[in-house]
Parts: sequence; C-alpha cells; structure tokens
Amino acid sequence: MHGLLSSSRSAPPPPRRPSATSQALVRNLVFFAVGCGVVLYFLVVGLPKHSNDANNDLYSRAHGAEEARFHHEDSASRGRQTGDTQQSVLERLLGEERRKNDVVLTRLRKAMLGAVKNGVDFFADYDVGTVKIGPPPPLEPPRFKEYLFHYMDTRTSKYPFVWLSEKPRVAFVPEFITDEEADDIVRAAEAKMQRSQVALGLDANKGASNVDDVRTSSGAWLDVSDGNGTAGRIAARALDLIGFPAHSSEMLQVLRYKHGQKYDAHLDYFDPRRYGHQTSNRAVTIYFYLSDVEEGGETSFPMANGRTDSPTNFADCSRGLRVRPKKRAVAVFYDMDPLGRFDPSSLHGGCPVTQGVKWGAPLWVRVPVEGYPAPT
Ligand SMILES: O=C(O)CCC(=O)C(=O)O
Repeated sequence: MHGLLSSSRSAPPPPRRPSATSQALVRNLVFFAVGCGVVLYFLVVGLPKHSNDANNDLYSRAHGAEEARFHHEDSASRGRQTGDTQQSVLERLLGEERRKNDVVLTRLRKAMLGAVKNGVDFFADYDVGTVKIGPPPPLEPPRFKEYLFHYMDTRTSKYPFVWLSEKPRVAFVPEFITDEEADDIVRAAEAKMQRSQVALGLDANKGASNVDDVRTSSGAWLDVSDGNGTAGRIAARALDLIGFPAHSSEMLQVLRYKHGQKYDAHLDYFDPRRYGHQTSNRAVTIYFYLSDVEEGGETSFPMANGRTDSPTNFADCSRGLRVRPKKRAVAVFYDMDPLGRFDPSSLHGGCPVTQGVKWGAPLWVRVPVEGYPAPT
C-alpha cells in the first residue's frame, strides 16, 4: 500500500483536471446558453399551440359549432402573428384561401351583429346576437344516405350570412342579389300575377278550392331551367349558396302582397300522411326579398330557437322570429334536417303588410325521396 503510494508520488503528473470552481463556471455557461436558446426560440417561433389550433379546427369541422368557429378564427389570426410553425399547421388544415375567407367572413359577421345590436332593422324585435348554434345532428350512420346534405357554413360561404335560429335552421344573407336583379324579377312576373293558391290535402272535400283566406297574396311562376335569364341565374346562385346540385329546385314563385295581404303560418314540405305519396320533397326554402316594405310583411317563424309549443292561432304574427323584408337579401330555412327528417319547427308565414307593397320569391329546393321510407 505504502509502496504504491510512494511509486505514485514519483510517477509523472496526471493530466490537469479542472478545479471545482471552473467546472461550475462551465456548467453555468452551458445552462445560460441553453436558456437563451429556449427564450430566443419562443420569441421567434411563439408558444407551441399547434395541437390547440388543430383541435379547434377539427372540433369546428366535426361539429360545426359557431363558438368553435370564432375560437378557430381567433387562432388563425394568432397563428399569423406568432410565426411560421403555427401558420404551416393552419395552412395544412385549411388552405390559404379558405383562411383568408374566414377572416373576412368573421369581420363581416361581427359587423352585422354589431349593426343589429345598434338597432339596424334587419330583424323585427329580435336579438340575433343571442342566437347560439350548437352541433348539427351526427351524420353517422346516415338514415337515408341520399338525403345527406350539409347546412350552410359561415366559414366557407361566399356570401356572408348570420344564423337567425338553430331550430328551425334559419339563415339570413343580407346582400345576395342586386337591385337590378330584384327589379327584373318583379317586371317579369308582374304581367302574370294571379291569386295565390294553397295545396289541398287528401282529406279536402271534393271540389274544394285552392284559394283560401289563409293566403291572400298574388303570385306567378318563373322558369329557372335555362340558367340564362335573371330568374335562372339567381336560382343557380342560390343552389350554389346552399351547396345543392344544379336544377334541384322548383320554378321560382314570385309573390306580391298588397295592404293587408298575408300568408298564415304553414309548412312547405308535403307530409305524405296529409298529401300522399311523394317522389321528391322540399328540403330547403330560399326566400328572395325583392323589395323593402314600409311596414309589416315580415316572414315569421313562431317556433324559432327551439320553441316547442305549436301556436294555436296560425295568423298570429306576434311570436318568435320575424325577418323584416330587405331588398337584395335572402332568408334560407331548412324544411328537413340533413338526415332527411322533416322539421315541423320550420313553420313560417308572411305577416300582413300594413304599409307599402311587398315583393318576395320563394325558391323551393327538393331532394328525391322515391324508394325511401317517408321521413318522419
Ligand atoms: O312571404 C313570406 O314572407 C313567406 C311566404 C311563404 O311562406 C311561402 O310562400 O311559403
């Protein structure tokens, strides 16, 4: 042991090892450099929120929830501010064009909601700012896959719109046609106007009249099949708006309501229990407002926003949502849900015009139902 000690003493000196102080210095320097790197990374790239963004977007795509849309849109603008990494995630999910579109739509939508809150009269006695749109019904498994369609989407629509009611689904597009288009349609229909009719159910008496006091307007049908005239063009654009195939609508019905004229609350679809076997049925109604109206003439939805008690008086215009006619606008409402189930809450009517004249035009969009059990 001693010998070993003495021989080690005489051995050449070992390579110089850093002292404890210099080791600590180096370690601190390394920590400092790594820390700076991390801070620099977050300053340049931003906090890693990718998974949140992706989740928000997927959630929003899967559920179509309005809240998620707002969240997603906020995330989109955050992404732009915080650097390329977030942007690339968003771009992969959405695509540059669609993201731009979102931001524009959000601004317009918020401006519209602001205008409504500040008393601009799009909707009579109705606070559209309170409308909440929840998830649409799950699409899997589809009941009848041929019926499947999607509700309009505030994120992707070429035309900014607001949802006015979740059940029934009612959307309002404030600028959809031009003044000239509206005037053209009125001119084309004016010479052909006849007293409006109602459809007779299976239980109607033999020889019963299609003219009824529940509907006192006049109307005319315009062909939309050529796609060239104004009626054809706006009908094609409206089908594009709701993402339905070309030529899936009826002709355009143009309506004129003079003082006191109205259409009591009713449903647009033909329930086979009342009207017998149908080969196709009305899924969506797109209502063009062709004039402003000085007073009255709102389109009313007495069961708007989830109200379940059916009105006892169908001529009563005092409850629910009332959409004030506004030239160039359209209201879109869904007579069926995306699974092809009739929606009795789509009950609606035209309130009496109390001053001025109202021109409007419903375009009924159909889906084939031949060979499928009647939607319930
Ligand atoms: O004129 C309106 O506002 C509603 C018309 C309507 O409900 C219809 O024609 O089915």
